[in-house]
Amino acid sequence: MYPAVGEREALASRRGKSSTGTVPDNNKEATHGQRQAIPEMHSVTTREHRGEAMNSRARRTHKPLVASFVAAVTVVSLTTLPGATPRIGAASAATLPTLSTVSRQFQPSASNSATAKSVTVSCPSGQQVIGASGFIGSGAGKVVIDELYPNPSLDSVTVSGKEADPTTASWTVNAYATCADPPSGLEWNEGVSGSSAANDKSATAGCTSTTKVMLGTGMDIVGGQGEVSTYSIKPLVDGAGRPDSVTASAAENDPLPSTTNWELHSFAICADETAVDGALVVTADATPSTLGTAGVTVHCPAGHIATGTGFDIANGAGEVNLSALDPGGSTSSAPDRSSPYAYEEDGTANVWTLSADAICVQS
Ligand SMILES: [Ca+2]
Ligand SMILES: [Ca+2]
Ligand SMILES: [Ca+2]
Repeated sequence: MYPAVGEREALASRRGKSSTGTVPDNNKEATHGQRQAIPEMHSVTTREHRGEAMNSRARRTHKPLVASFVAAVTVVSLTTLPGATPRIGAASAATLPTLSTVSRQFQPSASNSATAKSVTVSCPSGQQVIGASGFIGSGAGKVVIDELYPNPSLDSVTVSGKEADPTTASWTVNAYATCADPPSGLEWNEGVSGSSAANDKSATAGCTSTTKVMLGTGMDIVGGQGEVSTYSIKPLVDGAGRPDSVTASAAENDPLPSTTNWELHSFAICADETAVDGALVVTADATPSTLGTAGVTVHCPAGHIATGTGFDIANGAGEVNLSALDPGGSTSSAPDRSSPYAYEEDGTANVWTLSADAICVQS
């Protein structure tokens, strides 16, 4: 149900590489700056340990961060247009299977102006990740989400932010993990684009069997240096309307040198179709606009919870960046929505459209 050992080692090797001497200079500086700001992290090397090291300090700032994020979104008036018709899955049994104890765990990073930083949130003991999302706080429109990364063993989510252009703003990166008692057949699947200097790439990940459904998504940009941003994490459905795969897409928001290669990874978290009922994807479009920012929310139908999130920016020309993907819910209640928020990095005359996708199952 989990990737073969060889695959995991390959991933560990890839990810290890990105935190050692092979990273670009600006990333090394960012790491150095972050360590100065967070001295207790000096000797900590793994993602999991970093998350634990930041736990206590970060929790103290949880409520103010959420409040300021909500306030920021409210100011620009979220547009909610129910733009899609829910498609109900084929399965319908007398006794409906359901996920249990679904919650949204949250972890903010320290607030500072380090060029890049990451934060990891873990699921409660005994639970596993079914969806990955997060947001940038107070990024002044200059910080991109570099990864929404569910780890291969599905016990934590790491979210990274990188400054697209230098900013003196003090910003945070914030991780959301949607967690649940592990459903049967839970699996982590990865799709990888080629590594090249091409400035627009996609990667598709899917469930390993038609008898599985996709619950959640994730993505990771490797080597983008903050100059690459994701413009789509699109859940796809099978002939019966059940989510079974995801395509992530990313593009350069400013041109990288023609010698700089980067790649995109996408993640599909799936479980046996017998573990859930009524899996579907709902979508809502914001009003097409040339405004500098936009947000949109889609809620799952009544009687459903949201297990995963997605979004899409159409016609953004690579200049429109995701800064938030919020699933709703709380540490004691299940997510129920997908709320992406996006902004123009340097401005574009394009009329672009933000849409929100929520992966839902019956509760
Ligand atoms: Ca800075
Ligand atoms: Ca830039
Ligand atoms: Ca740009």
